[in-house]
Amino acid sequence: MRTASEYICALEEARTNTLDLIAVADDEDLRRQVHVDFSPLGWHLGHIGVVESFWLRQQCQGQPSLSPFYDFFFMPTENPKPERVQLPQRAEILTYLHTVRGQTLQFLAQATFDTEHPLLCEGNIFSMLLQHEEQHLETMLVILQLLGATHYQSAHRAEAEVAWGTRIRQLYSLSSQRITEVESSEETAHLSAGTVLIGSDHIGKTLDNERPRHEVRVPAFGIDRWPVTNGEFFHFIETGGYEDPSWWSAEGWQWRQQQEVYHPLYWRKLEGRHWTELDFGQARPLTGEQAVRGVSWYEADAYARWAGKRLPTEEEWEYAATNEGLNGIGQVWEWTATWFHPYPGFRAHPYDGYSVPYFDQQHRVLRGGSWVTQPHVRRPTFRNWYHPEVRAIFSGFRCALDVE
Ligand code: AVJ
Ligand code: FE
Repeated sequence: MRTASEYICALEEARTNTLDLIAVADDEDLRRQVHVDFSPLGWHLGHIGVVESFWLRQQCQGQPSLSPFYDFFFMPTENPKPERVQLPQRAEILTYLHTVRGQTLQFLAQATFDTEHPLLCEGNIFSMLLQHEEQHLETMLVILQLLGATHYQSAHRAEAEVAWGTRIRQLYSLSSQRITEVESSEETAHLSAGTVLIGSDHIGKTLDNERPRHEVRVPAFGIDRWPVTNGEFFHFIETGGYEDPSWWSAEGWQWRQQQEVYHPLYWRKLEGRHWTELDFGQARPLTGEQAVRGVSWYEADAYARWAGKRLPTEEEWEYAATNEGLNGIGQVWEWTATWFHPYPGFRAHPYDGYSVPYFDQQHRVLRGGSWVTQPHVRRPTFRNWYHPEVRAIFSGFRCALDVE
């Protein structure tokens, strides 16, 4: 169990990161909807504050809302994405955030976690809010990648460098050693069949969909020690992987054709030059040894079939991650074969809307975390979920295989 002062430190650190990130974007980029699946950058900022205020001020302390307009505007269920570009001014949102945070810190200073209170026991609501902000931080980085690529595209191609790309790279990316080189994924770990424990009962550290801890029967299987690299994925492309429907699921093939996808999202090949990869709007030579990222579930599934393998189930992934010392975890989110679903005995907490709407057989589970995933959402039991066609997230995969 974390103490109140540990929560204060962690919440404030996450907030510094959020504000540093937002500071790179000009007002136009703050309110722009760069992709249908994602809100404007600045919307996330207000949303973080509204969620924090809702749970602590209204739900825990029974006080009235600070701003019914903000509640409406920054709640995903109330306000559809295209409307969210009508954002209030940056300074106003920042003031709101600051006010909410002041109240949060005051509340934390006198909070007790040793209680039966459903939100306060083990400080779980603070843990949830911390993880909430950290997850939105990653989504904001996803949006900055999208914005960067759009700016790059509309400028003079190879010469274009998005100015804030350097700043973001300093804060988060490859130069900061968060991305390490990956070795050959030829190396496979072999696990024997057995009954394994999956998930957690730790209400102060996990989210509702990771609970409860329960037994699952896994078959004997193999799982690659490393995620699939750019170099390996390049081989799939070169041997016509994107042109041959036999590697793809029916749905995946339809998606590939409709979207005219021929390579991972941020790969670019300029006339007569080597492949590059856009990173926050800056073109970098593609590194063969890095984990491939910017692929949809469909691409991951097709690659695995081409390689004579398959994607691991989320249970296999968690079991292997906690028992086998898999390498390269935390470089990219890893797609699994599993549909997001409730564990047996699941109970929604603190609200239905956090996980339940996504238990719909339309979302695939991703595990592990990417190089920009924040500290309090990095753990082997954490479950992320997205539609199978999503590739703007920092997603890659590793392969598994059946064994006799
Ligand atoms: C688990 C990352 C898919 O961003 O939609 C944020 C997390 N839930 N606010 C999302 C979440 C509510 C969620 N993901
Ligand atoms: Fe949210």
